[in-house]
This record gives sequence, structure tokens and C-alpha cells, in this order.
Amino acid sequence: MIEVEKKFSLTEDQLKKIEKLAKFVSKKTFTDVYFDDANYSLTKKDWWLRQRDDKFELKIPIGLSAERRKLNVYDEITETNKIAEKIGVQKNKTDFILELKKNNLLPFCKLTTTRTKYTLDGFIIDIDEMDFGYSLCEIEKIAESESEIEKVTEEIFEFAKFLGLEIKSVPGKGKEYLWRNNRTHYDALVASGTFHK
Ligand code: V4E
Repeated sequence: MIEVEKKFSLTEDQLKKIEKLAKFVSKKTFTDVYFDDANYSLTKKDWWLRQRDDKFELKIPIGLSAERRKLNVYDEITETNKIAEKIGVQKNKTDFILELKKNNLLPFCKLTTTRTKYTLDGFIIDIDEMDFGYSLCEIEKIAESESEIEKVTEEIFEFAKFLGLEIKSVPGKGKEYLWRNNRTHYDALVASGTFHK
């Protein structure tokens, strides 16, 4: 199963429409700390290593071809030993942060998100408000296999149109954070092809 998600920005009126039509699921706050080295070795490959509250996660683009990467779908590895193997650090260490540090992988971004989750017509709608003054809406649906990703993406766009959302590319929280706080890192990711300008 693959989580397909698309990001949108919301006006007050659009937010009110979602609150009226969709079913409220939950409201949660979490803090993400992202790690990389001074050469941006992970994020240059579009790999995102984070600690969400106390759990480590590695997000990597699905598939190998540039075409698939464009679809912007990520695999999420959540088992610390698998993450260690993937990024080439020692496994079975009790202090994973220390192990990362030994490999020059240090925190470069810390952000707290308050996420309000809704459902409607089989879609999940997340409204994320970040502590650095940025907010986003994400619409998600599960694809049963890679061959379904494009179809599900179209369904998400149709659903967004029904909600009256504007279909345009919106920077994710990581991209917006780096744009605001670390232009050198941001420019390196544009140069590597991780970000499109
Ligand atoms: C994958 C990624 C980043 C990590 C944050 O991922 P994102 O899905 O935005 O965060 P979040 O908190 O919604 O995760 P969830 O709770 O859904 O697991 S930061 C940048 N990227 C990649 C990326 C990219 N290459 N280009 C653009 C325009 N945006 C994001």
C-alpha cells in the first residue's frame, strides 16, 4: 500500500467548507527534527531522516526512474535498524542520535506541527499548522500498488477541485523552512534536483 499525498494552500473560506463537510478525526501536535551532514548527503538524494517525537523515520522516493520520482511519492522506513542499514551507520546501537553524530549526521531543522485530521469520501485531509508561521493542507489516499499512483493522483485533484482548492504547486514544510532559514542548503537542493525552484 502506498500513501499518495498532495499539498494545497487554504483560504479561510476553504477551511470553513472542509470543517463543515468533512468528518473530524483528530488533532495532534508533533515535533520533527531532521538530520543530515554538512554536504547534505541525504537530502541531496531526496532522503529525509527525521525523529518525529521519539521515533525515527526515513522518507525516500519510491522507485528509481526520474518519471516516478516526479510523482513525489515516498516510502517511509520506520524500523531503526533498517534505517541504519540504508544510511550506512552501525545497527543495534541504543543511542541512535550518538551513532548519527559519529557519522556527522546532525540536526538541521526542528519544527512543530499541529495536525487536524478529517475524512471525506475515502480521502484523508490533514490541515497542518507549523510553529514557524506556515500552514498547509494535504489530501491523501492509499494506492494499492505503484501502477495505481497516477490514477489516485487524478482522484485527489478531482476531489480538491470539488472542495474549490486551487491546483498549484505548494512548497512542503521542509522546503519552506529551508527557504526561510537556510538558503545555502535550499540552493544545494535546487542544484541537486531534489527541489524545483
Ligand atoms: C519528503 C520531503 C520532506 C520531508 C517532509 O515530508 P512531508 O511529507 O512534507 O512532511 P509531513 O510532516 O507531512 O510528513 P507525513 O506526516 O505526511 O509523513 S521535506 C521535502 N521533501 C521532499 C519534497 C520535495 N522534494 N519537493 C517538494 C516541492 N516538496 C517536498
